[in-house]
Amino acid sequence: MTVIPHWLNKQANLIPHHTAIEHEDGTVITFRSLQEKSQSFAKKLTNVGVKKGDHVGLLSTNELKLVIAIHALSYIGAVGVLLNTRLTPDELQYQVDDANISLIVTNDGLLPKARKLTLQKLETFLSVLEYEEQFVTLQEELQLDEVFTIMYTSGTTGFPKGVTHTYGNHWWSAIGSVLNLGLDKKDKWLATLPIFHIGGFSIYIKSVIYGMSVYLMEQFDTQKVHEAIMEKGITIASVVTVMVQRLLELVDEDGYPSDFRCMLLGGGPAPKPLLEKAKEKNVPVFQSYGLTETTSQIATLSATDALNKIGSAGKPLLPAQLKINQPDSDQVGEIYVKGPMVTTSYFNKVEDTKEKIQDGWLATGDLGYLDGEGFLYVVDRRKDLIISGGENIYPSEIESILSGMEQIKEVGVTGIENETWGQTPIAVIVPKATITKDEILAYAKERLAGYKVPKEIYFVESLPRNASNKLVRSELINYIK
Ligand code: S0N
Ligand code: AMP
Ligand code: MG
Ligand code: MG
Ligand code: MG
Repeated sequence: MTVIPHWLNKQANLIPHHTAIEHEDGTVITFRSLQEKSQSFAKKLTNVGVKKGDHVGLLSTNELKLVIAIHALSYIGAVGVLLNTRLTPDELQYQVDDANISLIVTNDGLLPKARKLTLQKLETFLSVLEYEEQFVTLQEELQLDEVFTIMYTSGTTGFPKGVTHTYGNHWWSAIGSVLNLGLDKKDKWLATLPIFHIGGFSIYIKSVIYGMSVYLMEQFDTQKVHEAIMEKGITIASVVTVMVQRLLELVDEDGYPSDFRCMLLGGGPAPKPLLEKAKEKNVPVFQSYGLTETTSQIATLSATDALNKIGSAGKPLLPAQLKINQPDSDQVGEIYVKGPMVTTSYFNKVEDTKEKIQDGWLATGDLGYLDGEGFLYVVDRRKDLIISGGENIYPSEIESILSGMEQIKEVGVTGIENETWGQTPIAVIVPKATITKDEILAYAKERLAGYKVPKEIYFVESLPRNASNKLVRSELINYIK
């Protein structure tokens, strides 16, 4: 078992006065101050009853207190379960129960939503701050094989699974990234992605491992992000496709300041015309491939290669291996990945874990090929997965909700191309009794996160099925034309 000194203690000791986090409102937190606030929060959480090994749900949009709470959990040795704020109370309840969460800490804005959950305990960042500090032996070492976080990812079956990340997964993910992108003393990483997904979360771990400043933006506002890149000395930013799309509208031919060296694009495919437009405008987009299970990017294309390898997600990072399983005659097959940043388990899902991870190789479900020089091209995402604005949706989640409506006999869901979001879900329905689209949408909105609510509802007489009577989702699109 490998242990390392607590990463935040290290930076607080090495570079106490260096900026750890610069908030968009002008607040600056040094590494020393981040350490003090996080340790204090850990002692207050201890008074609330949090102990080593406890699972603590974090339900919050991006803010400083969330980052402090995350580091606080690492001082206690508690596990943070990062909850997607866009989910409905029903969707959240499933994860709360599945992850054995004993306490949720939320921000004020999400308190009304959190109050709708059946929980053992609920606190807000502010209510925790009102507690006295209680003595606790703070962790001075991090055990790399211990679980630090759990993040949920949708599954083909309709129920999401909790991906566990050990300290070692986070450590190696950060190391793999920096061996590729390099590190500069003046690096300042713009963080506007939601912290509850690994793409956003990982920036704050890189910060304490590299001793690097993060520029925290509470939400994605195109104009504000553009201005920050123009004026705030940002060197790197993590984004999803829809963000690049919006930003490129604002960039003129001079591009961004020369210090801005990397726009790290992840979370899904990027259309070629968009990458070409970025190239024209001199915006250094680095296309990447990664999953929650790989604790962020596991392959990345540098801006230099982007010129001749457009559409590729690059080469696997140094500590990672990647192979194409059982390639067909076009060399296309399932993408398998292995490395110390790859999750070792889905929480409490022994069978799923065994099925997906064998000998350290994770079967991603995605299809791709490697060209003659070893560059990865992702040609199709895992079965039926819809990616809307960087959020994942499985048709089965929506189908199982809608089939709960009495007036619905059968339902099939698929994704269609959408200019804004990349893809959006639509539902094809065989009614049993009279029902309107509005009734269906109202029912869906109550139970599904907004981005999962079908953008269109089509009524048909029957659904496409194969010989064994299984729904053929890929055929749905032909049924509605
Ligand atoms: C793109 C975002 C910011 C859009 O949100 P916006 O515009 O702020 O919307 P809201 O004001 O909140 O809501 C307005 C209406 O829009 C609907 N809506 C919001 N988002 C979506 C969506 N995604 N799809 C469809 N509709 C959406 C709302 O529902 C609302 O409508 P009403 O009022 O009717 O409800 C936002 O979606 C966003 O933040 N997306 C990014 C999510 C993300 O982080 N994805 C990445 C997940 N993957 C990973 O983390 C692994 C890969 C990875 O690590 C990585 C990823 C990216 C970059 C780097 C890395 C890395 O490897 O380091
Ligand atoms: P998540 O676990 O939510 O981050 O989703 C990961 C999934 O996003 C992968 O399994 C892929 O299906 C998809 N994805 C990630 N990167 C890419 C890429 N460069 N091209 C196509 N799909 C991608
Ligand atoms: Mg996922
Ligand atoms: Mg918004
Ligand atoms: Mg929503």
